[in-house]
Amino acid sequence: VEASIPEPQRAAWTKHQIKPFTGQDGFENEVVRHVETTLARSMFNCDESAAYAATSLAFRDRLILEWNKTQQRQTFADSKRVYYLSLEFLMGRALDNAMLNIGQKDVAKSGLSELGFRIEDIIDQEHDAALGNGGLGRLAACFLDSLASLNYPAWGYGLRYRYGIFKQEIIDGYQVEVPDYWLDFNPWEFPRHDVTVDIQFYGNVTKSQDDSGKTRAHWEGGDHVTAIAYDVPIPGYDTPSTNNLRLWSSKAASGEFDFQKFNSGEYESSVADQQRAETISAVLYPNDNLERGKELRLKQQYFWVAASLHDIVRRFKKSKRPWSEFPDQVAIQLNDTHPTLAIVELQRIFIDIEGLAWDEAWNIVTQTFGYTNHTVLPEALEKWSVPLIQNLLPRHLQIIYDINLFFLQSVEKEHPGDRELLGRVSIIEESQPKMVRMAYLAIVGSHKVNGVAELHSDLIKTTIFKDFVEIYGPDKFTNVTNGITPRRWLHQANPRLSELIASKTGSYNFLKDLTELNKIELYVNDADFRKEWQEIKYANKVRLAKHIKNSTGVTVNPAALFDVQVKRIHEYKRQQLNIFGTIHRYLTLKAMSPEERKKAQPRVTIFGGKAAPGYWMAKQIIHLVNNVGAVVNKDEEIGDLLKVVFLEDYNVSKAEIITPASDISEHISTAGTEASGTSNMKFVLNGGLIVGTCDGANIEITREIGEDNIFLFGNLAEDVEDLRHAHTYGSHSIDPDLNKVFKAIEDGVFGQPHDFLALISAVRDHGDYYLVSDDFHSYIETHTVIDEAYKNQEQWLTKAITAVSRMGFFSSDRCINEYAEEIWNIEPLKADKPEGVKDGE
Ligand code: GP0
Repeated sequence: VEASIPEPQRAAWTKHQIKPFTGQDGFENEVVRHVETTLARSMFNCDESAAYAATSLAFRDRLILEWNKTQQRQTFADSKRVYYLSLEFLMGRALDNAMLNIGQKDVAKSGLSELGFRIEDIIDQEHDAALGNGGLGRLAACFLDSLASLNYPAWGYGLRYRYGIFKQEIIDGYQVEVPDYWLDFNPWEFPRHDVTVDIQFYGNVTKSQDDSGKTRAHWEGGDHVTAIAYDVPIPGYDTPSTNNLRLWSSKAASGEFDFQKFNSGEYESSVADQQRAETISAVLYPNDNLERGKELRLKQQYFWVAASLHDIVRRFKKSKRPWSEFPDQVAIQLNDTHPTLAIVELQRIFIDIEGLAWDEAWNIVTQTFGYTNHTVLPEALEKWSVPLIQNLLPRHLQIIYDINLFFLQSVEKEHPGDRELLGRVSIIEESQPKMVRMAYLAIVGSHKVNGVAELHSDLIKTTIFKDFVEIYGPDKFTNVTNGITPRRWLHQANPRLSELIASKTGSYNFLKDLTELNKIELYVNDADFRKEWQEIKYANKVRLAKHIKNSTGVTVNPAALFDVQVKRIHEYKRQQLNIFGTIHRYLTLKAMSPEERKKAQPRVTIFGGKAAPGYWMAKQIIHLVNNVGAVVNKDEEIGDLLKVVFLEDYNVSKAEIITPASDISEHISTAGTEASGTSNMKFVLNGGLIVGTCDGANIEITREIGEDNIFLFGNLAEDVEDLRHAHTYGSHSIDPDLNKVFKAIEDGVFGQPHDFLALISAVRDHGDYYLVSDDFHSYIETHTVIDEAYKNQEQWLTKAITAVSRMGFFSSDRCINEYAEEIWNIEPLKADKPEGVKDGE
């Protein structure tokens, strides 16, 4: 408030208000200005990277003007905001998205062309913002796009990692990890050196009596580091609303730079302190669906959560409202358990700093938070050791114990004498060492808990959180099926399909209300429409074929059936099932007579995805895929009938090339293990069909698009437990076709068998936890069905068009509206369109 300009001087400000550029001329002006001043270059020294930089800066300037207005509007309206806390935001590239959301891509295209550049090359200059591992981080990015597009007052809070997810190189068939240093030049962030928060670690707790005789805890001593805010503007589609993603970066606390040491010549060690502080936000942990209790990870979590909460509380305090109104102004969503310490930190702020009574504070806290669960896999459920928390966050451990005490007392009251129940639901696990169960803490501290697809939300209620349903009743638990943003995943990734759909639905309004896709079902028999559809798919496949050629050297035939599995490499996602099935296909083709081969359906099997650096089995899978490719791709007898490729460094911008080019994509997790999956939605939205198990959102996709338009196979979630039991205690016989595959591997057909024995024995000797053998027959049979179906191109096309027309439900807009209504209780705050912008532009 002190920094605002006094009333009499504001007229001057208004007079000089900056206006966003308009038209091609205005755009070119800005590009040249940025090249010549911001970048200090000229037309004699402007390569594509400089043109990218200047174009981005031109758009960034526009975004920040709207960002300012949006923030002022929200503050003025005093509306409730939602804060989405996520350790991962897998944003991908920003320029193309900004141009499309603002509706200025055509202007930029002709402008750049006049200045001597092709827009595609300029877009291609951008380094992905890869601050995430996979589905969870990309979901957060889709949510930000929907929140802005729907005009919700919303902020994302995350960490500004210096190194995002590693870059994957494939060398001799093996994954090699290379650091992803992405901040060299990042025009999309605004450092806010004035927005800082002091963050404390370690130290100890003392108690004192205040004037009214109440005991107050004081957390004293320890280390301090400073959190600095970096803001990333998030443009909405076809709306001026521009939200904020605030990412925190760590540096040594300013008082901490030890001048004592410095002056006494210990320059090096004082710089080392500086660097130690900076390591907190240095690197994204590259694990997906796996938690390993490393102290630095816990530091990251607290650093980020504490900075975000102090920011939120500071903003609330400006409103001068009573604390009881905090939940009317603030909703905080916890993306998985990673930010669960926020619950404890807010309670601490209320009772230790603001002086509220425990019950009053706790009541506010629990009304504020919602918790989203993303997995039932036991290895992914976070637990932190009590001694670790005790040392790093001594006051928080006390508060956790108090939360647990009051919780268990209330359980005891309702279920007297049930000691076993108390042990099962306790936030503290009585192990050696004791552990804090973060999911339980998140449930107890939130007013709603949601899963991310129907099956998954049912599973959490009947398995991992069963006791909590008993305690709180079923209403605390709900489902919000995941969604994807159609702006990036249709309009941006597949512009020609988007244009074709717009030509039939009458406008691009389907990008704002995806259920309008159902209008294209009317054209399913329209010959011109069908022809154009097919041409677009073919062109997308040609584009991917070029990418495959450039990155792997393998030539593939775009007329073959493209079968794609791209996602993190994980045993539960079962890339091993896919590669075993691919080997089976190869062996079958080899055994055929030339006559039979003529009738076979040509295929390209495409894999992509990163393995966590410490996940040895996942790395073996990558190696096997590459070795199979090396053998199959040079087999002249097989030729175009089968090609097998592994695309290195799968990321968001590559997904934008791969997704529109699939005929079939694979979503084949062991039933009950994949919480939702979101790439399944992306592939179908782009006119690819899917082969999948009855898992995650596959089930709801089937319900929406119809059973005839999807290829389902395999055992059901409800049978998994019995099958696993039978593997361990009954006789476990391996599918005979799978045994043939194993034999070929063991015979050395794909190189040294030694390397792959672990993949085989996981199935044959170690209980086949992921049911690869149980599902194998059904899997290869289904692929035979797929081959036959693909030969009938007309029928295939009908399936694809029908499926797309029924995908409206899977927009992240639908999903965000459900969160807003059922969990956050927030309303959109619409802005007037700027002058001269018509609806639908
Ligand atoms: C879930 F627990 N997911 C986790 C995790 O650590 N990382 C992660 O990406 C994913 C699920 O596996 C999912 O099924 C889901 O759709 C996604 O979270 C978003 O809810 C993968 O697509």
